[in-house]
Amino acid sequence: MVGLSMVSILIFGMMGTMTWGFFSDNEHAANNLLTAGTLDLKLNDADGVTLILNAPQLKPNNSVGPATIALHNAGLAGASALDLVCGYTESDGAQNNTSNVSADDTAAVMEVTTLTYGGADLLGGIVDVNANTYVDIKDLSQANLAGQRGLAANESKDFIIAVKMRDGIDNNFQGDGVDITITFNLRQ
Ligand SMILES: [Ca+2]
Ligand SMILES: [Ca+2]
Ligand SMILES: [Ca+2]
Repeated sequence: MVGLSMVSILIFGMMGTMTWGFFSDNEHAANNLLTAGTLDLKLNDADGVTLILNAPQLKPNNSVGPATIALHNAGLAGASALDLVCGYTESDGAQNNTSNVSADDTAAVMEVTTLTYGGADLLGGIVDVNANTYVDIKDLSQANLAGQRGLAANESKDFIIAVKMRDGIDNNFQGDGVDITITFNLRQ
């Protein structure tokens, strides 16, 4: 059985209150392909947990996080590997007479400044696909993060992420945001 949990990080643009939220999505039955054993991955040791970290405003050169998510194998069987997948969708606020920047371009100014799992750095292994000299959310969405170290039964490891909006971006980014989803999938 496969334990699947999901974290969503909401990042809005440079105006108003920014919400940095996590919420887990419990096991997705469609992915439960095996019938023996249980790999019941949980986030922060609870099902359906919602952790909201509020940052006053996300402006250029401002950061959110580092935020720590405890990944816990609540099942009886060990998991040999953990797969991570990151995606995002556009999530805009009021544009305030600025142009609407695409989700891809918005994700590209969200620099990932911390990314670790179980104390190991993941950031160094992510390719700067869009060649803008830093690792951003768009790069993260294209990275292959499958095959991370697994979790023994009842073992927990921390996943830590921090994101910074790049300095020097133009005013058109005002009101533009992305809803980032990170999916954690334990494999036997
Ligand atoms: Ca937009
Ligand atoms: Ca990049
Ligand atoms: Ca805008």
